[in-house]
Amino acid sequence: MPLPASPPASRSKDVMVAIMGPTGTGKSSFINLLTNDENIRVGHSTESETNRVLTSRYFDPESGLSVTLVDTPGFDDSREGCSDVHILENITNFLREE
Ligand SMILES: Nc1nc2c(ncn2[C@@H]2O[C@H](COP(=O)(O)OP(=O)(O)OP(=O)(O)O)[C@@H](O)[C@H]2O)c(=O)[nH]1
Ligand SMILES: [Mg+2]
Repeated sequence: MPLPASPPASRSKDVMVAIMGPTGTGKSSFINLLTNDENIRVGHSTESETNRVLTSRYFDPESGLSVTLVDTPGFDDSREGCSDVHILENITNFLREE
């Protein structure tokens, strides 16, 4: 028996994907590659770059989905006093408001 097709409703929904991980691992680069959004800045030094949560959207023609990528500050941030707990709080607060 063939597998059931995905319900059409799931295709019409927009998708949000949060990109999270340690600082300097290419989160913003990955988002930039997909969206070409100049607001998503890539780091050019040993210092952490992204310091607040930002979103960038693109349309995926293959699936017909509008995808919102969430760029987040990296864990193990180089800024003084910026703990992982602080970063996680920052991300959680953003996602809670969505
Ligand atoms: N070799 C290599 N370098 C990469 C790759 N992706 C990103 N980089 C480089 O790694 C550095 C950091 O990239 P970002 O995209 O700013 O990393 P990030 O995870 O957003 O960092 P934060 O914003 O500090 O959390 C930049 O100099 C990128 O050019 C990759 O796949 N390979
Ligand atoms: Mg970044």
